Amino acid sequence: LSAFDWTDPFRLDDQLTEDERMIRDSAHAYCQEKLQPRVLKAFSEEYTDPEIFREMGEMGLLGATTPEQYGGIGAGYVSYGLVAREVERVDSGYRSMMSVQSSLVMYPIYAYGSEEQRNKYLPKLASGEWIGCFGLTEPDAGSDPAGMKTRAVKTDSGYVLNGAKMWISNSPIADVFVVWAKSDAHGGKIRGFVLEKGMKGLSAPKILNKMSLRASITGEIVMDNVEVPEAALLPYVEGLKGPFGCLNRARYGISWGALGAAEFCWHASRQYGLDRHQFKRPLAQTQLYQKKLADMQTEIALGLQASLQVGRLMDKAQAAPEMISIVKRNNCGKALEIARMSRDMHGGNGISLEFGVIRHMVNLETVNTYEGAHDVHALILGRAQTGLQAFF
Ligand code: TGC
Ligand code: FAD
Repeated sequence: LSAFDWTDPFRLDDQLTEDERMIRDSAHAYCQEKLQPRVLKAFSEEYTDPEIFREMGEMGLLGATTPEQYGGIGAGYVSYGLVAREVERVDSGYRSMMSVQSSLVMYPIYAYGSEEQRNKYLPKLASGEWIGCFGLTEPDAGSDPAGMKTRAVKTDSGYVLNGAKMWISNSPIADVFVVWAKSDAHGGKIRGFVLEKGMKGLSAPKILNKMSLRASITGEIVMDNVEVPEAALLPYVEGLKGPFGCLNRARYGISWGALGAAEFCWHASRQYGLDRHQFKRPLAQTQLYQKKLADMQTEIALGLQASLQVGRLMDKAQAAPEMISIVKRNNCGKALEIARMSRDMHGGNGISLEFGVIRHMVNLETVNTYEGAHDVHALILGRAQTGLQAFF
């Protein structure tokens, strides 16, 4: 038997290819050197630095799975997950910025777009010159996107869009808007449209006073008679499977990302327990503290193995959406529990932003809710095993 590495209990590192390790290590270096030093200020001042998109683009972290021909690096889904884990080790908001651009904007343009749309948008999104957002959720349609009210009405030269999207990551600073609407010309089916900043009637006001994900800007998308040409329609998908195809990828990335945040909290708790003495010994020398560290290590190690397996299947086009629901739901739920536990283990210091754990804790409240709330994924899994849908 070989020695035990407490940081990598199941030797995840050995299960990666050399290319995957290289991508992970360069993402880790960028995140620790460039993102970690600015996150406290960004979070406390609720400020999103658009320059981060440019930096991530330069590092090849945007749309990593997109073929090189369109500006990506043609990496696999395991690499994409490893990047998400490194970015979210710093902050869930930064990972949000990256995953929306990659999975929710670049992916649909690549998978459902025309060659003209791919060539026009993907290279500039990959470099971070353009920022993208994805509008599915509405004020009255969150978990139930089929209830959306946004409409596209056919005109001679294209479509007119009316409606409002709510809780949209990146929207106030976005150049490119992938928006989903029910289209009268397609029998009321949901279709995707690519809108651009500056179109008449299109606005994206910022949502203020968020207590979570404060380093990632969130807004609305308001469409008041926005006229778009025919070329704005994503031609190759129809129905809810369009947005869900994107969500599959983003949810999978989040399953890795949430564990990056959890790892930060776990490592911080361990170090805090070694450094802090009470009752004449380190906190880490108490049974209760060690049990908590063991629980954190176990859940993170198990979750990473599960995400790795789903990623391997995605790379072989053999992953089912329900597998993604398992890892998105479980890893987010466990990460949130770990962050809450870590906050407690830091005592009074745990409520200070200086220690990072309460920031991760409040961020993970969002991560547990968006891209399918924890209970909504339970219903997807319940339906898959009983054949009975319990949504309504
Ligand atoms: P349902 O009847 O189940 O399905 C309708 C059609 O969609 C297809 N489908 C899928 N296709 C691909 N992948 C999936 N995962 C799919 N799930 C469903 C399905 O086959 C069917 O196709 P067709 O051809 O037969 O029409 O739809 P439903 O209306 O009953 O859906 C229920 C439910 C709960 C599963 C679904 O609506 C859901 O997942 N709700 C959660 C909504 C959500 O995740 N919103 C995310 C918004 S984006 C976001 O949060 C970004 S934050 C990112 C960040 O900042 O990082
Ligand atoms: P609701 O659907 O109203 O759910 C409220 C509660 O009810 C939840 O606990 C849920 O689990 C529960 N619930 C719902 N239905 C059922 C049911 N049938 N049975 C039992 N319980 C149920 N959306 C985008 O389109 N693009 C984005 O970029 C984006 N970014 C976001 C960024 C942030 C910071 C946040 C907070 C959200 C973002 N969202 C985005 C929206 C997000 O996807 C939704 O908030 C999420 O899908 C939940 O929808 P809702 O908020 O309307 O909650």
